Amino acid sequence: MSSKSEILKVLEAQKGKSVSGEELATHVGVSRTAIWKAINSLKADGYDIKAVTNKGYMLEDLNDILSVEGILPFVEDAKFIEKLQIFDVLESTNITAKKLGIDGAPSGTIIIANEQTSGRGRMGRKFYSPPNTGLYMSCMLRPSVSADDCVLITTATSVAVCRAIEGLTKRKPKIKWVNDIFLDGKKVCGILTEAVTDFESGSIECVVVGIGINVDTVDFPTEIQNIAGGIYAERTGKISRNQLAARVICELSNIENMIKSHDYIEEYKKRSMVLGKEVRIISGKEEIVDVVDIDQNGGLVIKHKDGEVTVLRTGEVSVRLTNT
Ligand code: BT5
Repeated sequence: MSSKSEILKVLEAQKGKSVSGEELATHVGVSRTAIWKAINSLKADGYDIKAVTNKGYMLEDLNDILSVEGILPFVEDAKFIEKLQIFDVLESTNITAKKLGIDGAPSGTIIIANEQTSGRGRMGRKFYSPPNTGLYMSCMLRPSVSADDCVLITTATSVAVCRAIEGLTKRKPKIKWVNDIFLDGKKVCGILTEAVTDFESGSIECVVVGIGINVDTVDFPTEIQNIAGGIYAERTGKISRNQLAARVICELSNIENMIKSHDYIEEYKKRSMVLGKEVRIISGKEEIVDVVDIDQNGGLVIKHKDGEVTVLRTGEVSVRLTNT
């Protein structure tokens, strides 16, 4: 780790508090002049660091630049972020994670971007991903589960993200089958799971689960203004994107066990905003149905108006509440 990175680690861990130049110099093992240079370099990177006379340096509380050093103070175990890479701008974190997966990166590789220029939703849709306000991340897995179980990754991730949001905000997010997370009736997160299949064997080489969370995004494009929302309408300063990223990463670290045991399905059902409701399903044609259950494989059990009961699997289908 470079001394600049070591200094950032200390400042992030003590955010909002002053750390003396002497303390930094001793901790990092470099001269006070080297500290001063590194601080200037961090400032040039956009870090809002105040030099307080006789007290030292302080990273402002509202500073929210995504970094490994900023995430580190909030993870229970540093091993969770060994395979983490953070970028300022990417086309799509899913695309980068897939490329890394194909190139042989280890399972659990996580890619985060501050901004996406071509954030993707399902079925060719776009995911609005402006800089500095959202958390866009992808986790590449080589799950030791069957191809059928891969569909459970989306539902398990939804629960993991809900737990992370609720753990930090004490607000209770709801899930709209299969991949949308809502708070106060607004979509605050979308999840996109994509598999890379081996062309010759047809087996799954890796799975990439992408998570887009509007943290304090407020200015949405007109077409999604009524649908989309942020977790915080305004920055509280208490919970940063780094903190949220850490929490999501910790929750995701358990995902393979969640998928194997299916034990999170009960929680998924409790958090569901469509269970027991009449919904409009759209997959080519539209149909009004009743949602009667969510099965152990994350499938949506629906009752058609003629009384027939069928199960929708994760796929090319959208579900809308009939009163929206
Ligand atoms: C999704 O698709 O919601 C999945 C979004 C996954 C985004 C993450 S970000 C990290 C990773 N990298 C990527 O490139 N993607 C993943 P879907 O259910 O198809 O919903 C897309 C629809 O949600 C759009 O057609 C809009 O109506 C709406 N939408 C677009 N941007 C949004 C936003 N920022 N917040 C809420 N809704 C949005």
